[in-house]
Amino acid sequence: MIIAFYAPENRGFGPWRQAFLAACEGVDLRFAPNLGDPTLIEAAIVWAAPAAWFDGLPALRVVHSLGAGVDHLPMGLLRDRGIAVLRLADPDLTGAMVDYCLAQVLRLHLNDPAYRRQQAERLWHPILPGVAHCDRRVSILGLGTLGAACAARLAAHGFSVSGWSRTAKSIAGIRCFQGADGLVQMARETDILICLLPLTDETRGIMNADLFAHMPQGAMVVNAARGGHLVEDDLLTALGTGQIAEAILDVTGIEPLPEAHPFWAHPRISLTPHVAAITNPATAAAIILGNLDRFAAGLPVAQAVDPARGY
Ligand code: NDP
Ligand code: OXD
Repeated sequence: MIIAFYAPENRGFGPWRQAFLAACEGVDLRFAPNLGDPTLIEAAIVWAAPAAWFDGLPALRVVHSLGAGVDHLPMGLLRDRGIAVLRLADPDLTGAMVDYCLAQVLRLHLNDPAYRRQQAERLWHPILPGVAHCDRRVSILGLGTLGAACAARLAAHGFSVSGWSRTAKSIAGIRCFQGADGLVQMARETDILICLLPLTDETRGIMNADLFAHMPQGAMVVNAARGGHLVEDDLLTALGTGQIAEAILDVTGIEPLPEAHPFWAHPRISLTPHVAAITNPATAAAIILGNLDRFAAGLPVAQAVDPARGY
């Protein structure tokens, strides 16, 4: 199979070229825009290609996302053309997300955002009494590859962990919820809410005023999934009333976040620039080529996206 590679310049082609060659010397991988005869391309490895780019590849059979999410792909167009979509599950990426979520939960648990504000005002004021790990209820939206790994790590750290998914789950040490009622139930018992959902028609805007209203006053949120999961005005209102006390956002509706956006200067919002878990070419290249090999051989690929579900 001849494979096309497309990623915006800022993702850096160099490391990818090297990593793919190291993973498989014989692979015929062509970096956009130098694709040769585009009618020969049957597979594509992609991050954020414009929809029109796919129109130029009439023989395309499979697209592999360069990341875990596939919301950057024109899913409707690919589905209508019968093109399969595969996504990335890489232990290196999962480890990075586990680190990020543990670090942010610990920051919130230890009142670090409040101490940073105090430092700016030269205030020496211990926030007492502390909360025991087992009394801090951390809930995760999404119990997939990333959500389940983060839940396990946070539970191992001693936090009281819950998780929410579309289908029912039973995971040792984690309270599992599903469905609309399950979401409300979980929200009521949540001090720190982490979003690790895929962005689909069903999950867009899920972190909204309604959900915040079900959470205890002063709850905190971490969005490490997609900006589209959060209704930004609802967050600003909830921070204003104190319903939500702190927000840590790795992702925003528009990225990069526009200079005039109110999130930049908000005292109760901590931002990171979509870096919670960055795909590592050195580990991902072999996984991606392995998935494409299995697809070409007609074998099932665990990370195939269900076109109806959109993830
Ligand atoms: P998975 O597909 O493995 O897991 C998705 C989880 O979300 C599943 O548990 C699924 O439920 C649940 N889910 C999906 N739709 C719904 C719904 N409507 N209601 C309830 N639960 C739902 O994805 P990953 O864990 O690999 O990745 C999750 C997301 O993380 C990615 O899509 C991406 O957006 C984001 N991400 C962000 C990164 C960053 O740097 N900020 C890096 C990497 C990923 P079920 O198990 O029942 O199917
Ligand atoms: C991903 C991401 O989806 O980096 O992998 O956001």
